[in-house]
Amino acid sequence: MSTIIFRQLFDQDSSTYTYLLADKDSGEAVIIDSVFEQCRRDRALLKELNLELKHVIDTHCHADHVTASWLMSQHTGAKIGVSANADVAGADNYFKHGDEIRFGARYLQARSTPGHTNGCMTYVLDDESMAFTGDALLIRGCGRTDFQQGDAHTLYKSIHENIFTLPDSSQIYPGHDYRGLMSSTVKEEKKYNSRLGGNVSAEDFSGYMDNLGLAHPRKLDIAVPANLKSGRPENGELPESEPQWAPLSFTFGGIWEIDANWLVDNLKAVQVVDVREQEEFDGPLGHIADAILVPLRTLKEKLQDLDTKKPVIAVCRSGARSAQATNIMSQAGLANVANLHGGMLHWNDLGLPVAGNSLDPDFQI
Ligand SMILES: N[C@@H](CCC(=O)N[C@@H](CS)C(=O)NCC(=O)O)C(=O)O
Ligand SMILES: [Fe+2]
Repeated sequence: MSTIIFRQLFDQDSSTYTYLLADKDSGEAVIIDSVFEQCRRDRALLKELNLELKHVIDTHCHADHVTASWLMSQHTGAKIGVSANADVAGADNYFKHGDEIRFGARYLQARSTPGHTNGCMTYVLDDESMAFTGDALLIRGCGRTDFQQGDAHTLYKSIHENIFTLPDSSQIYPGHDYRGLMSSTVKEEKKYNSRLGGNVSAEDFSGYMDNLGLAHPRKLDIAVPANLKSGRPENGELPESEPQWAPLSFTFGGIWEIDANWLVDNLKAVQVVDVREQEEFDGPLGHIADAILVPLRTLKEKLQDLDTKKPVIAVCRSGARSAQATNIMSQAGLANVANLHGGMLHWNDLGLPVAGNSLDPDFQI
């Protein structure tokens, strides 16, 4: 069986887990429970792992965050999928119990597990080694049943019939965890789940759930209407948060990077800040013409000397110190900042012009 690539991603604001699964051989991927604000991060990961997103699917219509399904599908062409019972508009695939969601040679099986909402699905990997339970089963907990068609008896039945019947060894990956716990197993939850494990009956469970006393999610009023449209904004337009001043790419490490070939053609439009030391600036790798030298250790004090009317490009030997320079500049409030990926090493590899090295006819020591 072809190997699975698996990543568990976290959104701190809503304590949501997003899961990336891919078939290693074909590079085809599926994302479960994406978060609107994390779409750029997740796209960066797909790019760095060289994966093609086939499906962006939700376990249910979320009440606490807006799904990135629509946004992700706009960027990648992935098909949006959700339960047919979720009453969500704008999806490409509406799943029924038993449907298979294929990516490369592998698939997820959709299992209907209502009770938190009517349209809750648990997605089970083909070999039953992993189950993505959304908000049906959480680690030592479960989804609330006090709004969005919630029903404790239905949830009890769903979990017992369609999750606890998986092999004991199946790993449980929940939609949220509010304590930072990441996974569990069917065996553990059958035995120790505080709300419905061990000998807890449907009546006991219902009594527990009726007295949960949770405050409503902060984003309930924004999230549900947006998610009923697969996370498509009211105006149907892409959020204007992509930088427009240059072709930049965002890394999973959180850095905006500039394309070297664009930079060489647009040097007059930007301020290049070289954050190496003087001897490197004058060394064999040379520097970019008109770059100003501000060693990283002095950058914070020298920020006011920069021409911040222009976008600032940070440069160093390999692209590492300059990445940190972009962090420092962004934290200081500079809006248009990017890193030269690979630094002067990459610049020289590309054969782009350098000043200040021994090959420069104007260079004087
Ligand atoms: N405090 C969170 C809401 C937490 C919450 O209500 N989560 C839902 C998932 S949509 C739930 O079922 N929680 C079950 C629990 O916390 O036991 C927020 O404001 O977003
Ligand atoms: Fe939920």
